[in-house]
Amino acid sequence: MKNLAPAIFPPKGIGDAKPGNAAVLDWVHEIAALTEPENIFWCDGSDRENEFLIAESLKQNVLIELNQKKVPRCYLHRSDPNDVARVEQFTFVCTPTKEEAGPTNNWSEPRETYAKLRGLLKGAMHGRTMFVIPYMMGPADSPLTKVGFEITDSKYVVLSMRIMTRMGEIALKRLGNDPHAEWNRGVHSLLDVNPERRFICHFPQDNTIISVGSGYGGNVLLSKKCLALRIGSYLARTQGWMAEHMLILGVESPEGGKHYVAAAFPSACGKTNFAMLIPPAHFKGWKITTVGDDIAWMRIRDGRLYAVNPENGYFGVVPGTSYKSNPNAMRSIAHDTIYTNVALTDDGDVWWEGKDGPPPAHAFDWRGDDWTPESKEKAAHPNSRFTTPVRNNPALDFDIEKGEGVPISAIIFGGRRSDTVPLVYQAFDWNHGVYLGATMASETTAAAAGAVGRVRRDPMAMLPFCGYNIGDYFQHWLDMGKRLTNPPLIFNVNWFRKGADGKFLWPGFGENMRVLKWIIDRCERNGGAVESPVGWLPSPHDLDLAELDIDHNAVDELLGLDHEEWKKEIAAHKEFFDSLGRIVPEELQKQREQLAARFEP
Ligand code: OXD
Ligand code: MN
Repeated sequence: MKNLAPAIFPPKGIGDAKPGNAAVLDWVHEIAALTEPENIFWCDGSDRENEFLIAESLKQNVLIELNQKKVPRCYLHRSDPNDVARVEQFTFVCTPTKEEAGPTNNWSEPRETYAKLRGLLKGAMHGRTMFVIPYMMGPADSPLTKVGFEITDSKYVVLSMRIMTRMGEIALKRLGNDPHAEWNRGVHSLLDVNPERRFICHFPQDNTIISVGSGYGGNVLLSKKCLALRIGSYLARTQGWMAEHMLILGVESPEGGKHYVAAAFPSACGKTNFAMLIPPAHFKGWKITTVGDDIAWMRIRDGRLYAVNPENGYFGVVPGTSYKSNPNAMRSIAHDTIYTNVALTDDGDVWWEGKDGPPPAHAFDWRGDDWTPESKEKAAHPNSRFTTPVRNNPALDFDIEKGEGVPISAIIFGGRRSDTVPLVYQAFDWNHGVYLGATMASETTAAAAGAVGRVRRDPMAMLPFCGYNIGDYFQHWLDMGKRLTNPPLIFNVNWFRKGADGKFLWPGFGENMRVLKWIIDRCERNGGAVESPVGWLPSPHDLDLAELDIDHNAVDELLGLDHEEWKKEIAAHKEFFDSLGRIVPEELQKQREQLAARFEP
């Protein structure tokens, strides 16, 4: 086996931040006895530790130094070419019964799975350093905040977790020394990065995650998809809150009014771009601020939904990011960023398809091979990523650290649909909104391994992330609605509708502000709309389209409902519900029947 992560030996004062909690220490020693590392490195997330780990990573080729004048404190990481995306087929929810995991998860029996994973982990850290990362998800003083520990043999994981979470002392303090306190146990080992020995396993009842055989962020930064969504959604249901695959943004009007909106889009559908939107010139005085770009944890307070972003960084898709598509992301990733699987130019800069300016005459592609604009292969992998701290974002919301969270006025669902689904419409009420979320669909992207461009149902964008039975998850949404006296309004958007010529009808990006403005108008009860079979639709003059170069026919098409397409769509909803079996709540079946009836003459 090639030695992927040779041990490192830190000088005194680095790697010795041992936690005081006896339960954590027992667990770490149990994993060390199993994996037999050369040494244990107790992380504290300090600058000194970070500098040491970067220096060691450069020596061991885990990181490549970039041109520090062009992109200060930025580094490039190349993952194994067989390991570039989340692997849903190797991701398991290990509940005592298959029913608890439900029809949308791969299930595997906990006892057998622990035994199999223990077999794979036995001696796996021989000659390697075992890092212990304490981290916290959520603001320091939030009731929603959770503590986790990740054990890993990857320096890339340590460096990335320091960006993505609140790491070190702050987490230890929050946990305290109570051996019965709630905390998440995460174990990660690269093993030999072999797809045949790659498993991402969740044990919701034990608040435990074990991930082996991968080094790709979505599989190994256990704080994110594994804890904040899969385990998080399970905890949220049992504890009466919500863990959702949603961005959170603030909308400030020129008059100083402010609303917060949470939006669920499937992976790689522009959540980061939407969360960092810069309004077009016509919307002078309007401002968008970012609370989060991927995950929202929400709880009820005084009958309203309040959200926090549990993360501390962005792990975003790089290709297509430019000063045109997302200036705030470009500014964020100009420094202090780890790039994964982008191209490297001859002058030590990074490059990707869709970056501003002409392509370089020569570069090294994401695998490190020579690349020129004539090459057939892409220079950057389509799922190449940036890992960058939220503090780098010039549009960061002021209340990001507010423990109580920000009040959510609207929830938006959206997917990538070439046809059928209008640019925007509003649900009639909460339960109808839950139906919109439950029947959401999108054309697949490169964020997960597998075919790209196939329409798949992705309820609330949680298909790969709901850590329990999806029928119970729908019911949880309905139950939360009953407890909300002032619920957010629910909307559906589709930036991706195409005309007969196959071209996008809507310009997207900053112009999405026009749709957002209508949504805010609706929240303030002063936006116009017409009742339609699918919900409240804006008529063309309800949207502010001033100074936008768009054809009237395109707007009609964007807002239009094609009854034949919708007949097929409703049949697809039925097919999807049928495929889930008897677990779909009665209320959602009723919603489907009512939708179908509204299309009858
Ligand atoms: C992500 C994803 O990386 O959804 O955020 O895949
Ligand atoms: Mn995501």
